[in-house]
Amino acid sequence: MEYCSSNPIITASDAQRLSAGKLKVIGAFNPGAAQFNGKTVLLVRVAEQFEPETGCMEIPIAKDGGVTRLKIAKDGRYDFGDPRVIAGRKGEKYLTSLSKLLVAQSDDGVNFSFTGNGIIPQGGYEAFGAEDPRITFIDGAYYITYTAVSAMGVCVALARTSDFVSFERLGIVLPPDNKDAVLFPEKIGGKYYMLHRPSASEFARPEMWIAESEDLIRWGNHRRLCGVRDGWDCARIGAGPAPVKTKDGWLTVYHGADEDNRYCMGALLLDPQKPWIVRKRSEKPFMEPVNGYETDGFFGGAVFSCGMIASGDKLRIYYGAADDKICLAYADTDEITAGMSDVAGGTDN
Ligand code: MAN
Repeated sequence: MEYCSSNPIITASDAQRLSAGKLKVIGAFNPGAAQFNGKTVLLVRVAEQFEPETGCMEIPIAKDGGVTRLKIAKDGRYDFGDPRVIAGRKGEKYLTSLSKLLVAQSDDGVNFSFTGNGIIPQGGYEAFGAEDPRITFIDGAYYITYTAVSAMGVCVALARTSDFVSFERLGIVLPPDNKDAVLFPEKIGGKYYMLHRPSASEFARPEMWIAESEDLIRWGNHRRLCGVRDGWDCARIGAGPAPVKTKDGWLTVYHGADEDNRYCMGALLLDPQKPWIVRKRSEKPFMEPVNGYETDGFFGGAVFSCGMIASGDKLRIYYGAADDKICLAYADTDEITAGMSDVAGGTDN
């Protein structure tokens, strides 16, 4: 694997001019990626916060297409320990920032400029933001699975575009709490497939699941795909970019976090005809937060990819570093599969 020498390729300040009023961009990260009209297009998660005030924090909340603010006093009733979330004693939670998804495009895959278009949270299911988009090209259109966050929960939303100018919302396709959903680029055995990550809390851990559909809207036959295990991916795992078809199966990049919330990336190889069976899995992460731009930032120690472009066996992996900037790495599919081991007893249920 090789890091792009221009890393980070997009930072918060690159997106600041798209901000209005008193909102400050604190991060541009976790982009979805696609090739469109000879250009590389990223759908960038742009997170904004109100300027900090002494003694309180103002939470941005999307409402009726605009942004309202909710004042939360730092008087001991809320926990401000996680930079991403504010938690109240009665279980209420707020995000410290509001994310929208903005289009950036590039001729060379490295130098990007924002177009001004994108998915802007309108309120409702997206009141706390739209996050972590994955783009999959299916039957002539680009489908975007993203996380819609609100006080109603963390949901999987679906949108469609054919030009990256206008976006059609197709609604919530999986109820809360669920995230890290991504569609396969083609039907397999006559059905569409989607990876997703229910945030199970009572008995299970947050692990990867797979579902199937006839129409991309109604999903069923949910099956657990892959679990957490000891080590770097012990706390939670979730799918990254759209699986890539290789001669040996579906190469699926995923993120894994440990108990210290350190986010690394590994991969799975799913059976070509039965994608609910994991054939191989990375032993070690193929990418860990080691560079300064990955270890330091809004949420240091995180590499997190939602977007990858494959040309033959060459991969361009776009990823969020420390939840505030975008980086690029180059890898060959063989390089990633070389670090994988067979998964014994893959379930065929
Ligand atoms: C969450 C994800 C991402 C984020 C990581 C690291 O699990 O949803 O939004 O990049 O945590 O903070």
